[in-house]
Amino acid sequence: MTTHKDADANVVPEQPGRRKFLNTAAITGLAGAGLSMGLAGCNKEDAAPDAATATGAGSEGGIDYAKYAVHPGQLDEYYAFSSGGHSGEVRIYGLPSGRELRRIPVFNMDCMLGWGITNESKAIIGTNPDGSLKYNTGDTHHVHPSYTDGTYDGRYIFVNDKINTRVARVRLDTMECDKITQLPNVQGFHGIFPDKRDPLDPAINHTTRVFCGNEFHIPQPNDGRDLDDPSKYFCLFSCVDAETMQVRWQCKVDGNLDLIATSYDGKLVCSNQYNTERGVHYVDMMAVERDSCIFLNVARIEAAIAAGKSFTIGDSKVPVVDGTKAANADPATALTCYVPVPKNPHGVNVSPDGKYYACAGKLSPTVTLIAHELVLKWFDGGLAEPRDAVVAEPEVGLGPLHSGFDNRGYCYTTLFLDSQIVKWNLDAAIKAYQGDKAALDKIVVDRIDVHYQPGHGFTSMGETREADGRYFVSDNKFSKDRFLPVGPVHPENSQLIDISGDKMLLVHDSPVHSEPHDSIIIRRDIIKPRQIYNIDEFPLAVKSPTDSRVERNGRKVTVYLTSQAPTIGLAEFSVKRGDEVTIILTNLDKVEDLTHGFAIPNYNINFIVSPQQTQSVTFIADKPGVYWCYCSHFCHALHLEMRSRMLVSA
Ligand code: CUK
Ligand code: CUA
Ligand code: CA
Repeated sequence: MTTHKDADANVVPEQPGRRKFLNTAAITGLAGAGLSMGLAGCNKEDAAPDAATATGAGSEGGIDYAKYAVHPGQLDEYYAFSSGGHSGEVRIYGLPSGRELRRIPVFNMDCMLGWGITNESKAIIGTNPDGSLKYNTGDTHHVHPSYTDGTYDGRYIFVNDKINTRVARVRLDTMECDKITQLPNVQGFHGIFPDKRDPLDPAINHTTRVFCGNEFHIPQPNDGRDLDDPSKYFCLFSCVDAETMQVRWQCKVDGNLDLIATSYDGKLVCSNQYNTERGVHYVDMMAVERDSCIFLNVARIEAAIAAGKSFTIGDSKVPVVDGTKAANADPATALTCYVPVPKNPHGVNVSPDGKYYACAGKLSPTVTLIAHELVLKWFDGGLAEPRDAVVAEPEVGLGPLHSGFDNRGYCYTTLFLDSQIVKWNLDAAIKAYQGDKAALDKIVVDRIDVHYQPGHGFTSMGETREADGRYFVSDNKFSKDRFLPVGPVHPENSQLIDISGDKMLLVHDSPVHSEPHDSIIIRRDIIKPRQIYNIDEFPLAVKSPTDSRVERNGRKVTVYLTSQAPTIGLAEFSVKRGDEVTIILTNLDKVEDLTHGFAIPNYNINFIVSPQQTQSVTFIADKPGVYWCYCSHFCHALHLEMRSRMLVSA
C-alpha cells in the first residue's frame, strides 16, 4: 500500500512529517498545533475573505448567495434534526436557511412546555419515590430516525444520553419524547443507530431495533467490586426494541464501543473501537497502532439467545451473550468480527448503496473502507482474516472524524485538525488500494476550509438510500471570530456547503448553542407533523368548560380546568394548606397555534397546553394566600386578563 502524498500535493502544499500516524507525544503537541493553526484564523486578515459568507446576502467570490436565501414567508426545503449535546435536548432547524425552528426537551427540563414539571413528562423521564425527577440533565450526541425500505419513514427519532445512559424516542408527529429507557450495566452510552430492516424476516422492512454503544468499560456489575482492577472491566453492546423500548439483549465485547452504524439489509451492526487497549489513561488508549471496527451478526446473536446461550449480570434480567474474541474465533459460529483499523478511529458511516463502511482514522490521517459483503463472507468462512474485508484506506488529511456521502460516489470527511472538509472518491480509493497508481491522483478531488475544527459532517438524506448530493453541513466545534463576540462562551458554527457541483461551496454560517454533535438532514415531504392534538388521546381530558370543578378525596384535591381564550374554566378555586393538589388542564381551543400557558406564582409551576392538549401537575399547597394562576403564553388580546385565583386557606 503506497501513500497518497501525490494526490494530496495536487490540492494542498506538501506538509512533510505532518501526515503521519500520531503517536502519544505527537497528539499532545499536535492538538495544540492544530488548534493554534485554527486560531490563526482569528486574525482579521485571515478571516476577512470569508466574512461575507456570514451575511448570506449578495454575491461574493463567484458565489450567488441569493440562490440559497429563504425569503420571509418561504419554507425551507429540508428539516435538520440535531442533538443538543449537554443541553440534553433535540433541535430542529430548517435548511438551507439555518433557522432554528424548535427545541424538543428530552433529558432536560423546559419551562415553556413544562417538560420535567408536568406529571405526563415526569412519568416519561422517571421520578424518585418522592416525585422528584430521577435525573434532570442529559448529554445527547446522536439523533437517528426510524427507517422503512432504507429511508426515513417519519415515525420516530431515537437519541442517546451519554451521562445517564438512557435512550429516548421522539414521536415525529407531535415532536415529543414518548419513551425513555435506561441501559443496565453501561457507562458512557455514546453511539446509537436504529436497524434499517429485520434480518430475521425480510418482510419486516422497517426499524425494529435500536443499537447502543458503550464507551467506558466498568466492573460488571458496577457495585463496588473490582474498583481498581481494570483487567476485570468490560463493555456491553445493547439492543433495544424500537416499539416497546425494552432492552432485548446485550453483547459483551473486548475493547470499547463508540459510534454505531447499521447495514441496509439488517444483518450487521458495527462500532468503532478506540480503546481496544482497555486503557484507563489516554496514553494507554493510544498504545497500539491498530484498534478495531467491530461487527455484530444480529441473526446469530438472537439465535444464541433463543438457544439459551446467555447469562445475566447483577440485578439486570437482560440476556447477555459473549462477543469477546476468545469466544468467537471460529467464523462459522462467531457472533462478532473485529476488523483491525488504524489507531483510535472515530465516526463510522455507511455508504448509501449499502456496500461500504467508512471508519474515520482520527489519530491516523486515513479513512478505512470496509466492504459489507466481505464481512459477511468472513462470517461464512470464506475470508482468511477480518482485515481482508478492508478495500481501501486513503490518506485524506489530519484528524478525520466523520463522513457523509452523496449519490455520485463521493465521500465528504471532516478533518478536525486541518479544519477542512475533504471530498474523495470511493472507486479511486479502492483502485489505488488494489495497486492502481494512476488512481492515486483521483482520490482527493476537493478540499474546503471550515471555521473551525469540524466534528460531525453530514449530507442531505446521506444516511439513506435516497442520498441526494445537494448539501453538506459541517458542525464546527469552534467559531472564534465568525460572529459578534458574546463573552467567553462562543457559539458553535454550523456551516452549510453546497456539494452539488465539482467544487464545494461554503454558502452559509449559522451560530448554534453549544454543543450539538450530530445532525441529520431530511427532505421536508417525509416529515408530517400534526398541527393540533387529538383530545381523545388524553384520558384525563376535561372536555367542556362546564366540567371544570374541584374534587376532594381526603387531603388529595383534583382541580379540573379548561382554557379557552380568554378564560380559564374556573375564575377561582379553593384548597387548604397542606393539600396535595393536582391540576388537570385541557386547552379547548381548536385554532392552530393557539397555545395557553398555566403558571402559579411562588409555586414554581409553569407549563403550556396547545390546542386540544391536556397536561397535569401535582404539588403540595404549602403556602397560604392568594395566587393568581395566569396564562404564560401570549394567546389573545386579553391574554393578560386570562387568570384564575387559587385561594389557599391557612
Ligand atoms: S461524537 Cu461529537 S464530533 Cu459524540 Cu458523534 Cu464525533
Ligand atoms: Cu391564554 Cu395567554
Ligand atoms: Ca487505541
